[in-house]
Amino acid sequence: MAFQALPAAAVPNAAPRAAGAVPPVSPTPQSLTRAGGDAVVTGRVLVVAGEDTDPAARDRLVRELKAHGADRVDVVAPGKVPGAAAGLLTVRLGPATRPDIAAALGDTAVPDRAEGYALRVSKTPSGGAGIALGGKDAAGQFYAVQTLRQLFVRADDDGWKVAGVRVSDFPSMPLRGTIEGFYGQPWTHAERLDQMDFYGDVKANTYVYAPKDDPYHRGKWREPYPADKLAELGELVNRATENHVRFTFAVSPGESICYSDPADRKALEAKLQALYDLGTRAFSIPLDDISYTRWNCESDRAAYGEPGRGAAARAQVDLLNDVQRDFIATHEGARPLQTVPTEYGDLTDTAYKQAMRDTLDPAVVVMWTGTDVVPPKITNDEADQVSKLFGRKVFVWDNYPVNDFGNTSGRLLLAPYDKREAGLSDHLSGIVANPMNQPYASKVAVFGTADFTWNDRAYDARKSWPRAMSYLADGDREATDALLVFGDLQHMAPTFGATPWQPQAPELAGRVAEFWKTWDEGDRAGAVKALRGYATAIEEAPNTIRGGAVEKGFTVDAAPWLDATELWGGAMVTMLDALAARQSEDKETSDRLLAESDGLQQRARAVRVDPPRNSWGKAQPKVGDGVLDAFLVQADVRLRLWDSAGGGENLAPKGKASASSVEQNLDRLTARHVNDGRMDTRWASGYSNDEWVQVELAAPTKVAAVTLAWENACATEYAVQTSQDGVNWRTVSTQRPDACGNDVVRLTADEAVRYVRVQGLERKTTWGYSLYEIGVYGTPTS
Ligand code: LTM
Repeated sequence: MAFQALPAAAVPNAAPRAAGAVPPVSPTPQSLTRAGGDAVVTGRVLVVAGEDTDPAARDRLVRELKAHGADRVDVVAPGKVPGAAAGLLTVRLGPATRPDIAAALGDTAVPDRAEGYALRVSKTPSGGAGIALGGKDAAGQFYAVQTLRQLFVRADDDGWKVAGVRVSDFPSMPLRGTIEGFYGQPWTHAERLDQMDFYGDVKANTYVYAPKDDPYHRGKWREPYPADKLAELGELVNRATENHVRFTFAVSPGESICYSDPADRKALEAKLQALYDLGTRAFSIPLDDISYTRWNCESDRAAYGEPGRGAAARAQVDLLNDVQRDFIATHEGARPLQTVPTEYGDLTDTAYKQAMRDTLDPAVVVMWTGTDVVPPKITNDEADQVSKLFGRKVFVWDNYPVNDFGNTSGRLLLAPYDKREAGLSDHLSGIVANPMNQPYASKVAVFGTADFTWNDRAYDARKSWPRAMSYLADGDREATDALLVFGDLQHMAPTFGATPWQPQAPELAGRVAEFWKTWDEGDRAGAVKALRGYATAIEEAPNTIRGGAVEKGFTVDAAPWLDATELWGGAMVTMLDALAARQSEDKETSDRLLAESDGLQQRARAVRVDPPRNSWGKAQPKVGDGVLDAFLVQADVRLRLWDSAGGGENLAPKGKASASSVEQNLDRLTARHVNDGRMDTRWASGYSNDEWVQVELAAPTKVAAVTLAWENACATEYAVQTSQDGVNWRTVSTQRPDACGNDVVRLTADEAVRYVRVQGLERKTTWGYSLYEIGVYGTPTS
């Protein structure tokens, strides 16, 4: 089943392509145009490379040519091209100023920008084809090859061609990549090596090493790395360099440093020196997540005054300026020092920020996370404001797709990188994504981040997302589609607050809404047929993903989610079959299938992420929660109330909701959201135990069941009450659910009532009660 939102041309090299169409290239180049016919990859290919050719670019070029039809690749120096080269594909790689490359590029513009490059495919006068790859610098050469590797297309004879194009390209942002800055289990050495290769592929040039739970990064910052760890870091630095990635070493002394103590300054410098000696040329001193209301030593009080925002900034600036002046400026090749200030997630001016902007060395790069730490968006206006606050363009530490905080419990975050405004490249020095504890699954969002930071103005999340999936699936169309179906079920991106910044399962939610509409309009067979195909795609996606085309690491990262998805998908298919059977008046089969679906749901709920890599520990993997499970609850209720409840229609949306209170009187949290049929809106109460929400039904009804879809701030105990007049109430059920989720409360339906109320008795959190939806099922008596 093809994913509806996936345009046919979005997947590189996999699907048949219209004649003359150019395959998509990621990150999107600044300029790519067709420039004549495709170049056939001949059995023997000449690569013209000189002393000034980047070795990593050359090696990758040879590898790609061999993978795309060249049996033999001869690498020759610029002056040594053999006379017998006519008819062979000749690829020239090196600085764009090299005379043979400049001539072959012709009028293709070479951008005067760091890491830029030009690429030209053309026919040679001798009848063969030529490709010129000219870099502004070594990284530009490497990126030219990364673009070329995406331009191979199948020829009619099943051989390979290179699309005939002209490309002028450069990154919009100077700093692009990731910061391994999460809490919980750090990535392993092997995983980091793999990430460096991945960053090279997506033209990301920065990896900041800052795992919170590496003891030598934070708690034991004074201690040198043990020899084996240092050796690993050395290997990592080399692998990064080969991929034109700047391994950026971060050490976080803020929890215990005595700023005014020369011994601590020396220890910090020794730590940086050890990494410099390994070849590291980029350094960071993050000062996030520390207290600035106390000093770690008495001498700091004497040196900087009583603890507080201004004093903390004075101490930090003193340290950072020293490192910039005495270490960075005295070490050849070292890049400007980076830091994460203690105030990193807001736009409020304070004594801290004032001291930073007035006294921090202008060379020091300052990071910022966007507002609210996990930002629902980042706009040009915000970036502009924060530049003014810190007196420089900031470097964004983007807390997506990181899943180390409470609201991400049980989640993989697979939605596309999104809601960062085009034009940010004018206001920022760069963006690095803080990824998940799961490195391979993080590639979906990091792929998008790399795409955005390379060319923010051309970025389109809906186009980039399938390309990310295709990258993970090595271009395999079926596996790409399976990843898209799976990714939709892991689409919710939470913030620290109650409202997610990306919705859960938007594709499935749209299909489910369409299903109920068609069902209620009477075309029940049509409704089942349409949704069953997608439910089957959900059930089958895990097997396809595990089938071999998708990167193995992804299947390991996602293993519990894949197991659960197969079961949830099976439960959905079976439930649809149960509805179809009931509709055909085969109650016996329907009952059997309903029980089967229940069994699959129970098994799905029993799956655990274990052992957990995340600090949230052992958890149930969430899969399309609030959408898939809500569908199953609705279908279950309709089947069970088939005869007794007017065909199982939810009567709540036709009623009128009201509540005892609304959190902070916010319009978006008022009671009307509890019966609007939407799982992305909710009612939230004031912060006390005895709050309630009720629905006044359109007509007196014998109520057979009430369904509740709770948000995280649920009730640990509540009563369902009914009333004929809205004055006198009867408690018809008291519930103590084990967890926040979807509850189905069955009632005896012995009298017709006009009102149904959910009366809170005890809250789970210190917030109020929060309900996405209430459903009321029964038989209206008039
Ligand atoms: O974001 C920053 C600067 N610091 C921490 C991160 O280490 C952590 O991963 C994220 C997400 O929980 N939040 C932070 O505040």
